[in-house]
Amino acid sequence: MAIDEASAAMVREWLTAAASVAVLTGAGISAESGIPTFRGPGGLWRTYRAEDLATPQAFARDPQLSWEWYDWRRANIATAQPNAGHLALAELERRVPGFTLITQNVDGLHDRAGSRRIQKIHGDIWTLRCTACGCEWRDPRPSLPELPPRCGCGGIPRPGVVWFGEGLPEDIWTAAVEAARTAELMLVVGTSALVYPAAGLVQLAQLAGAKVVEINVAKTPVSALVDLSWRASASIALPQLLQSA
Ligand code: BJW
Ligand code: ZN
Repeated sequence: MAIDEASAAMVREWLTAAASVAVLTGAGISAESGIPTFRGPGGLWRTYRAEDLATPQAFARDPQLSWEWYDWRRANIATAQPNAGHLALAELERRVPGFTLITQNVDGLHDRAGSRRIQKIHGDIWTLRCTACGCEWRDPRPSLPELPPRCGCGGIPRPGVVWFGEGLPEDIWTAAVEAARTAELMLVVGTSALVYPAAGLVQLAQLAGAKVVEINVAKTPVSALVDLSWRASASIALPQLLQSA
């Protein structure tokens, strides 16, 4: 699904004029890399809804089950490749000095595509944090030898992600808010805009005066609020925006 050329041209003009650009991405940008979204088809693992697993309660109840889910996702992500949407955002970062990528995704595909100015507001699936001693490390192995894994102190680590009911990493969230507040243009890509506080960044940017453009294959709660809402896939629309921008 492409975007109509007249709208694309208008957004290219906004892009050229904007001294600062913020992009908010969600699971939809990685869907075409083969990573299931949370709420769409494939949002189910075994018989569990992703939303029921992504909670501290689910981890406390059954760390083994929680780790099986994360191990399955890590293995899937490890074989996935960044798609044209991820690559286009990395290219946009090279072109726009005041660029910030705010991602809700924990998969690391933006990094692998070459993006550097990233605020990962929901953490990173490749990070582990011990629930006993608090130490944190990175483990890039797609499949962990022992589930649940163990920390050197004997405690059970958890994935370094943000679950429902938990606060977002403070410094990262502060930077994301600042980027949204100062953006002259915001792109909202592949997110259902249902999860807060992330979804609130869209309204924050708009109230602060940014033009806001949504790219999503389906309608979302912010579709009616933004300046332009495109029913388009990220891997087609984002490269299209960069053409002679
Ligand atoms: C395509 C496409 C293609 C497909 N191209 N598009 C205010 C109001 C109401 C509730 C709250 C509120 N403030 C806080 C809350 C509570 C809660 C919340 O938001 N609940 C709502 C569900 C109602 N929020 C929290 O608890 C947050 N913490 C917090 O607020 O702390 C303060 C606090 C403390 C104590 C009590 C209360 C507050 C934390 C939220 C953490 C979210 N964590 C997860 C899991 C991360 C770890 C993991 O990966 O396992 O983050 S949940 C999950 O949802 C994940 C995602 O980042 C997040 C957003 O999902 P996303 O990315 O939008 O994916 P989907 O699947 O929903 O949508 C995909 C979209 O792509 C769709 O629209 C498709 O159409 C589209 N698409 N293919 C373009 N090719
Ligand atoms: Zn430990």
